[in-house]
Amino acid sequence: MNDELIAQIDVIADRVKAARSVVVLTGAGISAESGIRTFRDTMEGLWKEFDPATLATPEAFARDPVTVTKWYDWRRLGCLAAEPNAGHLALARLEQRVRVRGGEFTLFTQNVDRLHHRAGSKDVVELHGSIVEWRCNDTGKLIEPPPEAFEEYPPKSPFVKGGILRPNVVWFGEALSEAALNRAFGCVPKCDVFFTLGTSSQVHPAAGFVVVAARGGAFTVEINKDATPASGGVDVSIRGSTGEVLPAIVERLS
Ligand code: BV8
Repeated sequence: MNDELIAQIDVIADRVKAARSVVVLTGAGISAESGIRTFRDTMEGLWKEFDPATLATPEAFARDPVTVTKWYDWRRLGCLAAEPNAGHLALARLEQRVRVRGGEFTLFTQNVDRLHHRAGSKDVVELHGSIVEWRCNDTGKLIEPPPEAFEEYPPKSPFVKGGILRPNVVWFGEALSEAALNRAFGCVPKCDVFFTLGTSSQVHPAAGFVVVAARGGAFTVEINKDATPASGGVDVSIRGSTGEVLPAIVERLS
């Protein structure tokens, strides 16, 4: 690590030590080091092979439920086979460090892979749902299918004759859950430190959280491999990998 990065990490650690409330937003980049493909990375962006309009919208599901459920089941199995990486584990430790001294810590993720939960994070708000949960398209009832591929696509619903299952995720054009948005409105505007990690900051309303945090007076930090629309507006923007930088920050807290 170069001297500039070390100095940035020290500043961030000092701010976290003094913070009453810390909020984190993560995106696909934090799971990239677990082998889960991101959506927009120039090298291997998941969307490169697929057109989001054909796969991640309710219209696409209505038009072609076979392809959409096949793609999500393929991703689901990839997520189940993946392991949390150093970035996920560092955030679980960060939550403990903030909580143990009476601070508040909330982790919002755009990811649907459940790796934050598996890394030990306790309070995770899944803004875009979860790919390991599927729901009956008729009744809205949820199931967590076993860790093997569905036998047929679209998968049959166990709740209603002739019904089908869809992934319990938020598609483009679908509203985020009120519960998730209320959690965000509750803590983002008044947090002391806001991290935006491994996200291209292009998908709303999540991409707007960092602006709301800054307006509320938070010290804002971005850690992302590429520059993003958020980079120019945060207090510290680090071009780096979450799996390397986050553990270095947590190390300085002890
Ligand atoms: C809604 C589903 C309203 C599950 C996803 C305001 C302005 C503009 C547009 C809108 C707006 N409001 C609404 C919209 C429309 C739309 C939107 O934002 N469109 C964008 C594309 C312009 N938003 C919506 O439709 C949202 N709904 O607002 O509803 C409404 C209200 C009432 C009633 C009806 C409707 C819903 C958005 C949710 C969409 N669903 N996922 C799934 O398939 O997974 S979004 C999808 O993109 C994923 O969740 C993903 O997480 C998310 C964001 O992408 P990123 O996580 O940022 O991933 P990306 O690949 O882009 O970037 C990764 C970054 O990591 C890169 O920059 C890379 O450099 C970096 N990186 C890589 N490796 C590392 C790393 N960084 C650090 N370390 C590394 N190792």
